[in-house]
Amino acid sequence: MANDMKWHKTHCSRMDHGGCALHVKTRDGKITNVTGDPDGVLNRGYSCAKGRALAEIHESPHRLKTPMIRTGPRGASQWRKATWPEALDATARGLDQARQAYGARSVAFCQGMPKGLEHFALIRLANTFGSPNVVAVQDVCHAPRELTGRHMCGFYPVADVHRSSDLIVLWGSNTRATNEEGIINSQITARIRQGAHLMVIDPRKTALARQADFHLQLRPGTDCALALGFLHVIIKEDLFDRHFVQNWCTGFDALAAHVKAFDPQWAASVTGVDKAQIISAARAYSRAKPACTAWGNAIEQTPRAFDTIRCIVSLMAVCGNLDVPGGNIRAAEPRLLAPAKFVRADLLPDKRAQCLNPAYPTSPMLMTVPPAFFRRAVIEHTPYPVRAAYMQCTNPMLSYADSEMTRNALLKLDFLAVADVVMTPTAALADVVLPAATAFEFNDIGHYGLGHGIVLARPKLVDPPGQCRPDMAVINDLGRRLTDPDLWFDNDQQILESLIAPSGHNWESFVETGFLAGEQKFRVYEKKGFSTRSGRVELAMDNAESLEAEALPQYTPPVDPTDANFPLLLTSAKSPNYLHSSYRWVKSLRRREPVPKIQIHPDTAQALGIADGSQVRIETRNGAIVQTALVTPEIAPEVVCAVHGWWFFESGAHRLKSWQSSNFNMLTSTECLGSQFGTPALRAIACRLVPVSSL
Ligand SMILES: Nc1nc2c(c(=O)[nH]1)N[C@H]1C(S)=C(S)[C@@H](COP(=O)(O)OP(=O)(O)OC[C@H]3O[C@@H](n4cnc5c(=O)[nH]c(N)nc54)[C@H](O)[C@@H]3O)O[C@H]1N2
Ligand SMILES: Nc1nc2c(c(=O)[nH]1)N[C@H]1C(S)=C(S)[C@@H](COP(=O)(O)OP(=O)(O)OC[C@H]3O[C@@H](n4cnc5c(=O)[nH]c(N)nc54)[C@H](O)[C@@H]3O)O[C@H]1N2
Ligand code: SF4
Ligand SMILES: [Mo]
Repeated sequence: MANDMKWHKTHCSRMDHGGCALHVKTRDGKITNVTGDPDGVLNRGYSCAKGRALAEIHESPHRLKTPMIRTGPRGASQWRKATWPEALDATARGLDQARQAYGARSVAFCQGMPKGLEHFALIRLANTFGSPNVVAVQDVCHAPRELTGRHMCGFYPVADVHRSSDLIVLWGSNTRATNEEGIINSQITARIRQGAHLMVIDPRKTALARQADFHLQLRPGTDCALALGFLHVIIKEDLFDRHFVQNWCTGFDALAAHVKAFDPQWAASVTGVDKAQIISAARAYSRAKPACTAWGNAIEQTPRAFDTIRCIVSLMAVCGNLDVPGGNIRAAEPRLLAPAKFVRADLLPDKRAQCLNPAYPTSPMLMTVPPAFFRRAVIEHTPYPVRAAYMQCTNPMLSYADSEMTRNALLKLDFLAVADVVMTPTAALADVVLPAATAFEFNDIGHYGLGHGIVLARPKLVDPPGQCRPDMAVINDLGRRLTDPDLWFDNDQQILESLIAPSGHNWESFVETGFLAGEQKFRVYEKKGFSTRSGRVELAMDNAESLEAEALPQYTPPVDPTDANFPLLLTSAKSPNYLHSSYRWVKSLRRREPVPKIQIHPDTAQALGIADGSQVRIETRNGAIVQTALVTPEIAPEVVCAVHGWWFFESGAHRLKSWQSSNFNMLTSTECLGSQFGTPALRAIACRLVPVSSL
């Protein structure tokens, strides 16, 4: 690397869903400064503390810097340093032994939130290895909304925040903290400045809710009831787009008859939102031309996600907001190698029949296995045994529902290899731990295959520390060891070039350009119809039975209801300062948020004798953890909101125990999974609070 000071242009990665363009200063091969790029197509100069902390991550003494092989019992934190060839051989041997003894499908390839191209490289490795079991977190993240969208209108209707709207609806999506869906919150702010109104549907009075024209502070888990109430008002008051409905929808009459039962009085009683507010919000949505809806995790992290999302897409359709500028659109992707081609889906044509969840009706489009099925296969050998796993960019001990189940499953594996940037509670259970290079340390492409319409260049700026290597390079090496070497590349740069080639760019010119966007078209259906069975938006489904659903969306109460023993409704939200369980070890971020907090209304806190800043035990029917009380009127008295992803890096070798104490997923269960996507309930869980001081 250059021995001088230099500013570079790149894009943020691995800190949330956003893709801020950044200016990064390097000196003597080290990152010294990170700041927002004023020319950034998405962020126009904005950056946040997480993005700026990337310099610290590169330098951190906590990084894994050398491969390690277990020497003591699983999880006993006894390791020896290994060379890369040794660690790769051990990994290849572990995975191959399971393949030889139990078949390729006994090996799982696990990925968390996709960070860049490594996600697709991993699927390619699984396909070439012969295993249909790529395990991901899509059951609780994006598969419900993307696949339901495709069932209903043939595409995933993303919020078009690049053009002006009359109304932006943030439905269980807190873009200010999460930059969810590649939307940088500054884009929302810019639209508001241009005159867009804002509607926030969230049980918390977030900063965005405070600036909104409408804040519908509903009870967690009742979004479907609210959406049914909206549909009732809009159809009853004749506020829908009659032309679009007549020409481009099927099942409207059935939907209209169905929603008659869900009047605002009923919706108010279920959601806790004022009846008059439901009516005026529904009217505002229908009159806004156009309105766009950004819909977040909250509406999909329940087993009933399919029905809630069907209602939300129905609202977009009947109000004429689909495929119009400033509405919900099919984002046009730039021309790159298609993901299916890159992952070599052709090599595993019977993937669907072979994978762990063949019975799941929507899974043909779901490229991955929900984590609950993976763990059942390891623990109970149903539908067949899984014996070995390779994990990258994921920390299932914190991120999968029911953390005890995860621990049991990981300990039962014959072989586990984990690639990460630090020693996590998951890596601590592995046989082989591989030190991963991270942001700015290798060439990468951001947002490829994610359907946001924009793909970002993330050039390498510095060498990785120690012996860290990019995941893509590791997978390429494993591919050469475990599969036909001709299916792999001379080096990982070749992977990038092969992906970019269809755009007419090479890596260098792509980096120069910074990002590639598709040529956005609107109202494509006028020429081609919708890509559904009927060519229209399917408000009622005539194939519902095969999807184990009703023809029309139903409201079903949360699966874990409150009662006298568990009187409070627990939900969760992402911390603005961290990504899931990642980066608690980054000093500047930890200073901003030193401990995990649960939001409690002052009346509830007072009734239970809980003081602000005191320790609270949160108990559900599934488990108990401790977090610190944040007493705030931002939440309703019967609702509490805890933060997910907490473990304590500073507890060193004892971190195996520290993953339990404040980890939200100690409170969740996989007993009840949604029929369509295998989704567990991560929101709307009955709980009770006990001050730790009284225990
Ligand atoms: N209760 C509850 N559970 C949830 C959620 C929730 O809201 N509530 N949210 C869910 C959602 S939306 C998601 S997407 C999942 C996320 O699930 P995960 O992706 O498993 O989440 P993280 O905990 O961030 O784990 C990512 C790991 O990748 C490591 N890492 C970072 N960069 C790199 C890299 O370049 N290479 C490698 N090899 N490793 C890297 C980090 O150190 C970290 O340990 O969690 C889900 N779980
Ligand atoms: N800082 C940060 N950014 C992130 C992440 C992170 O961990 N940290 N994770 C990334 C990932 S992988 C994802 S998928 C996205 C997720 O992005 P978001 O969907 O925005 O994430 P959440 O904060 O989980 O949920 C959004 C809002 O839902 C509200 N909520 C809780 N329960 C309910 C409910 O029952 N109904 C409704 N309507 N609202 C409810 C919460 O109060 C919260 O404000 O964020 C990405 N960006
Ligand atoms: S908002 Fe997201 S993309 Fe932008 S700097 Fe922060 S973490 Fe990075
Ligand atoms: Mo996610």
